[in-house]
Amino acid sequence: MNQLNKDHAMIVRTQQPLNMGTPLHLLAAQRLTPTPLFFVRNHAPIPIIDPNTYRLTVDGLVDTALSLSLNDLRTRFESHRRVEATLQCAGNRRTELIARAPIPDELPWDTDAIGTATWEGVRLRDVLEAAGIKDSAGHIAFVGLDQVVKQDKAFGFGGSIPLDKALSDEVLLVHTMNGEPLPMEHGYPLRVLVPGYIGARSVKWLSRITIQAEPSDNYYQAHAYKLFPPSVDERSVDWSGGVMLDHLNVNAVIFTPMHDETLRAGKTRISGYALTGHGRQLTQVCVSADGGARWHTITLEPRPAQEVWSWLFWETDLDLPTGSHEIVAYAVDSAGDQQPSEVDAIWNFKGYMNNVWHRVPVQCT
Ligand SMILES: Nc1nc2c(c(=O)[nH]1)N[C@H]1C(S)=C(S)[C@@H](COP(=O)(O)O)O[C@H]1N2
Ligand SMILES: [Mo]
Repeated sequence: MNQLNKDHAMIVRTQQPLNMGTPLHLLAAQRLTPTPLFFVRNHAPIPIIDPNTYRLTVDGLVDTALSLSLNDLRTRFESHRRVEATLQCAGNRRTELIARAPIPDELPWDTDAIGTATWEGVRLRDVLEAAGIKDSAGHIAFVGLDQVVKQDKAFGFGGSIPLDKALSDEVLLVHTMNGEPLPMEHGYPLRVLVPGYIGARSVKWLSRITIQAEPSDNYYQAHAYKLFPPSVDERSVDWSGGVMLDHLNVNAVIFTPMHDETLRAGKTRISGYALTGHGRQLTQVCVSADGGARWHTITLEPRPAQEVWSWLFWETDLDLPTGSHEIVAYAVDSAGDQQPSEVDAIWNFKGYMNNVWHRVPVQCT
């Protein structure tokens, strides 16, 4: 019972709570990540939820508080809105930040805390509108049924998103992932999906939605998942400061060649993924085979509106002579945002949002 259907190739970061990532070559194999290969990020044990007694509470700055069963969600709302979206943990690519300076007490994610799936469910907006949103509303807060224990207190993982994002078409209460019922490790029976935001806002095992004036005071909104400048560390930090993380930033990672791969000199396929936030288009991926001295630009065509929430795969062929090379890639989005070249500018003591140029050393013989 309660068997997890996860691929044996998954990189287990911690067993309890369960945290596992996807080897990069398996992410590269297909644009939609199969569920057995989809990364798992948990802060507490997976709760086992009885779908028959499950209720979703909607309260706060509402005209009428709601208590919805799974059947209510299926029958009272349009329940098969479908979005294809990449979910990325804010800690993805943390190992490259750790290489510059240690980041204790955080998971050493490589490029494995990311995946793309199709998600189906009810639009969050429809549920909020059924409750009636009062004028003073500013943020929508979520709490899960898992129980995190911190400083002798137990509480559900939570977070919030601004009202305008919550009302947008792409934000769903998800019951179906890749065409199958949401697996328990991904939030069964219901999770939030906030495309274009850090993974932490896509709260799993959703118990309660509260409409409120201010952001959530949950630990994972008010304390963790905040961005501080490179000069701040765990001794000097003032937790009331920092920026609450929301939109994903522009990012690109090289799939092939692989780190430290030995290749035959000559025409070589360079491939990878790129993504960005805000529902923007990606316009370019720039690739270098000599550490950034000369660049090859891949121009990307605009994608249909329903595809902008997911990564895209890019590829090009470059001629590599014999010797050691550093392959480098970065992406540019439609707002002109591009990735920083050096980690110093973006290093932060919690290790979030790393989008430095991706560098892959290779040897050609
Ligand atoms: N209830 C709950 N929701 C949660 C979490 C959690 O620990 N508890 N982890 C969050 C984080 S940090 C991420 S990155 C995503 C990961 O989703 P996944 O495990 O389905 O890949 O879930 C988010 N939702
Ligand atoms: Mo995360």
